[in-house]
Amino acid sequence: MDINNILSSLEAKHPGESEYLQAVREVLLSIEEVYNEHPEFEKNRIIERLVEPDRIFMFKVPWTDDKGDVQVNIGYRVQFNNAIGPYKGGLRFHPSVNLSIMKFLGFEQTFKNALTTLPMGGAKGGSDFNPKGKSEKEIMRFCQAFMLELWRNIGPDTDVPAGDIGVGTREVGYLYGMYKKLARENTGSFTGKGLEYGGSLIRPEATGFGGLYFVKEMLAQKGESIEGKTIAISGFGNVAWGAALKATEFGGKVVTISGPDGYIYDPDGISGDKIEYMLELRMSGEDIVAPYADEFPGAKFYEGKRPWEQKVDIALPCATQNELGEEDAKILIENGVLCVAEISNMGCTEEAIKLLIDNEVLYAPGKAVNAGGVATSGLEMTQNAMHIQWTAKEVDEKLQQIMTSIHEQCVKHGTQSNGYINYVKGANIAGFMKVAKATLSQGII
Ligand code: 2IT
Repeated sequence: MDINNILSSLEAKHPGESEYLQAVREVLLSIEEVYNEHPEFEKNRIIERLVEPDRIFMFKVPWTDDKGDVQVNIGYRVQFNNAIGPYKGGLRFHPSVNLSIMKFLGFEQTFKNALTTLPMGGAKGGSDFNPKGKSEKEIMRFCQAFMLELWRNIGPDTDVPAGDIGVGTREVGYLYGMYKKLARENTGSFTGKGLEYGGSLIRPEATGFGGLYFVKEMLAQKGESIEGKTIAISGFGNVAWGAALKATEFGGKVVTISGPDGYIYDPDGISGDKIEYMLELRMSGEDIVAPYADEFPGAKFYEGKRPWEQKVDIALPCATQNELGEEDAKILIENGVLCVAEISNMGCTEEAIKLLIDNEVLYAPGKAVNAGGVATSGLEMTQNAMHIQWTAKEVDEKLQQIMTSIHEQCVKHGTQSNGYINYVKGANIAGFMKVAKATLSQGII
């Protein structure tokens, strides 16, 4: 495989799609060796076939705001790959959403879903709609307008969307409600649904919980545990919430959360009511964390800064892509960080990852660490197909088994001769091999 050739041809075909090219580059660099050991891959152009999405839907979403003015947004659904199961992945509503971000997320999702051990292909979608400051009715009308276009392209065995940034249980309710009305079926073509209409217990917590189960395994490799460790979390949404809950339960002390306005440092630890307060902040729809410092004296708000400047044992990016850069990694390393685990998708920049790995910090990428979210979506699909509901304990046990299995796959494929585990390599090779073999078996389609 000539990586440079493949990348430069992709760059020429998709100029300016920086996040997508970044995600592809990371995977290609880490699978090169294994790929070259399998001449049948090269012969069948497996890489060329896996880096391009199967298809992309891009559509106009016109809707009416509360003032009666017409608004127009762009909607996307990237059906990336269905070699191992129906397309599966979340919808993101955020003003930064563009084709490059949708494609990077769909690409990552394909390998992440392969790692979960469940039969799910990869997809992603969303819109540049900005939920900030929108009324409940505006959110509903937008979701309905979005689904009016998308519904023909999804279905329980075709493509099963879920939430991502800006899309939580409320939005899934409006989206799924409209889907059902149009498709006239109730078979669960969505995950992250409310508990009353086919949702799964533990799904809201799953991304954060799964992330901490993974971190627990990472630390255990070094004879360490989460107990007594200080932890920096970024973000203050659903993922940060689940991560803070489980980190606290494991005896860790979460000292930061963050938003687009800056970050909160709370040396007393963000636990109990403070974790619930995060959700209140989120529900306010203002997208700011500053009010936390007024609510809880002892906490300090740092405007326009990132939490990685605080000295901590464990850093958990839980917000968005490229939210931890080279400078941040440098400070974390200087401060003796033990573990950096991405619970957000592609949370670290390429330069930050290189620095962390060169310094042999325990580092793991989002497609392994945050796979518990989509894995539990897979468990929601199973429950819907069986028309039953598992208990929280049943779902949580399955989630733990899946995270342990993902960790084992990373160790198997990522352990270097000096004993250091390169989780990027491990996750990419394990995910890639599964999708590549499935693709090979099914012919040129
Ligand atoms: O990035 C992700 O894995 C998600 N947003 C969850 C996707 C899903 O289908 O549950």
